Amino acid sequence: MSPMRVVDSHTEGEPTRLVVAGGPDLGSGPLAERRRIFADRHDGFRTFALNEPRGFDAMVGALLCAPTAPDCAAGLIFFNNAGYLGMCGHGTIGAAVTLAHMGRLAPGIHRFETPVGTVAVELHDRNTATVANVSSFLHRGSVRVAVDGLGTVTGDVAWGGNWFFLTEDAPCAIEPGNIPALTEAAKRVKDALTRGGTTGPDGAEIDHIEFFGPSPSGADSRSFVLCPGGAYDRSPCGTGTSAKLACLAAHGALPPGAPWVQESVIGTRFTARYDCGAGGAVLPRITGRAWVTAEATLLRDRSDPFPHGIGG
Ligand code: PYC
Repeated sequence: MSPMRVVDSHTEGEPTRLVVAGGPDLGSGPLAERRRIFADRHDGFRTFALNEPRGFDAMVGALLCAPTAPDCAAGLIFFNNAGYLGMCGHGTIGAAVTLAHMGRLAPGIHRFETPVGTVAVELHDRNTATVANVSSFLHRGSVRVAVDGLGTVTGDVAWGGNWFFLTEDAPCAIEPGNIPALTEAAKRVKDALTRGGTTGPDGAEIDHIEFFGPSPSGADSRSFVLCPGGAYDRSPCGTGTSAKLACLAAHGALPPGAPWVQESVIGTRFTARYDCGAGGAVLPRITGRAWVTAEATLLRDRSDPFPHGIGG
């Protein structure tokens, strides 16, 4: 494996590591096929880039790829400490701001291919971008699950580019001091969903859990999002906010075009809106800010006992 060039950023607190050179050769097929090849044959690149000691559990990776469509600026394949993501809202904002930092993207509207569809990004200035995400929808409303230690938890199953279970039944206030308790509770909810066979269509795993509660600082809502690898999202989660918009729209609780300010557990914010899509789905637009934090070359020495990162 040759040295890997990465540029790190954070979007409203949540880190993204954009792999700009030295990633795996995945061919030139559709992004979903390239993600499959990445997972099946080159997973060591993922763990090398994100696992300790080079990365950490909250970091999301984005492999910069050549797009298949000439009208797209790039392709992006997102991954984390547990595997591969469909879309990633904070990661797309981070990638757009990073590409602008590298002189590869000017303010304006650009399209990116992802394994779950093409998204558009409007880069407003060097730190602020709006993602027009993939079509998002409520799959099942008011699902009741029996959760160890929590009793019955009721929530919605929705798609926002990843699969989410969204519930107002948080076990405690959504604030930084409660992150360990929220993490433990969200893991239990996820286990209960798995045990009970609650999935997306075609058996898709519900791998993100989202608790909602009131915002102490005037946002429309505050959330805690547990990501598949056990880390919590420091940002309000772009795909999670998209799933939330789909639920709000389905419940008649937010009209098209109206702003929804979603706050993360650490108090950072995305502003979201939706347009109506086909068949009751919504087309979300998520605005947030990102900052570049590092440019680095990741190295591996022959004698390194952790060539694929710890656990890789
Ligand atoms: O912003 O969509 C998102 C996201 C997914 C996982 C972490 N962040």
